[in-house]
Amino acid sequence: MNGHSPSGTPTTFRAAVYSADGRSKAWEQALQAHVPDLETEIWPEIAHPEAMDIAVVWRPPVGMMAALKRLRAVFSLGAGVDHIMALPDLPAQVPVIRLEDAGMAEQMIEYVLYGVLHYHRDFDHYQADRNAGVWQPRPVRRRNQTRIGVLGLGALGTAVAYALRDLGFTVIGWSRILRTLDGIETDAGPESLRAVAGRSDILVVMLPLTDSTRGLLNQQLFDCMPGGSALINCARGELVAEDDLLAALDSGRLRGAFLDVASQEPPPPTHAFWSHPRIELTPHIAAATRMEEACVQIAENLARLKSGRPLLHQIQLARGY
Ligand code: OXD
Repeated sequence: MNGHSPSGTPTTFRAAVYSADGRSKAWEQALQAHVPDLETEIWPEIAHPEAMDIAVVWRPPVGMMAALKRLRAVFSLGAGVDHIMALPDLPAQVPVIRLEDAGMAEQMIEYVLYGVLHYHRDFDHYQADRNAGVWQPRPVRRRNQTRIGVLGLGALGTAVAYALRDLGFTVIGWSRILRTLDGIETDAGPESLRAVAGRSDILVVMLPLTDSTRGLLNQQLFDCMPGGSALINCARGELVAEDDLLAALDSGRLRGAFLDVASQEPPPPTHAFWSHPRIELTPHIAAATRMEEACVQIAENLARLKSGRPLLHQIQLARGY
């Protein structure tokens, strides 16, 4: 039985755990090891779903939230919460909490850097040259000559922007609301997006998926980008109008795209992303959540929930992230 504090808050929380990538058991073990006073059960094998206090989830199925009738909080096992916000049975007003960094920033920096260097050092062109039997060195640009637009300045976008700045690239950051980053030019709001894209040789997409960002990377935006620029998307596939991207690549408007995500994962076998010569495709591996770091954040928030203190990394339901 759950004990209760005098305020009626349980002293031991019960967590319903589910991870669509098949790692529910591993998450349960990590939570048991790192989060004090937590009882766990894995969805859907939960004897009394109505007795669960919290959900700890990655891409939960529809129906899970409806069954957890006394939910006090929903924890995402990733930085993104779109997989939770899209649930029709998500109870209104229940706090939704994302992970902040949790070991992802370091990996994200590596991934973006690899993509940036791919274009900055013309590896895409050398690959094509090699296929055509061409041995032809190209001029090397200085790093500050390559302008990189970073769309989305949350924890991960900011870490990426600073890492690129530190290496000497010219970075322009863009976000919904203006953010000030040391030594980095920033801009904000829908009206400035095209101007930022227009000055980016490489556009790095680090945005959350919400109703206002879905399809934001579309033909109109690609048309604003400098001819021969490139896209790196390590956020969500649905941010990009995929047909528009393919058209921009086919026309040569964009030289290439480095994609870690797609609107359907994996893309269907006949999808052009698998074989397009100007696309580098990886299976959503840019940055994996580190279990221990995630559990430490969850433990801290459960302690806050128990003592009635404000939660960390709680998303704003109205804006969707
Ligand atoms: C996340 C992700 O949201 O890996 O953390 O996509």
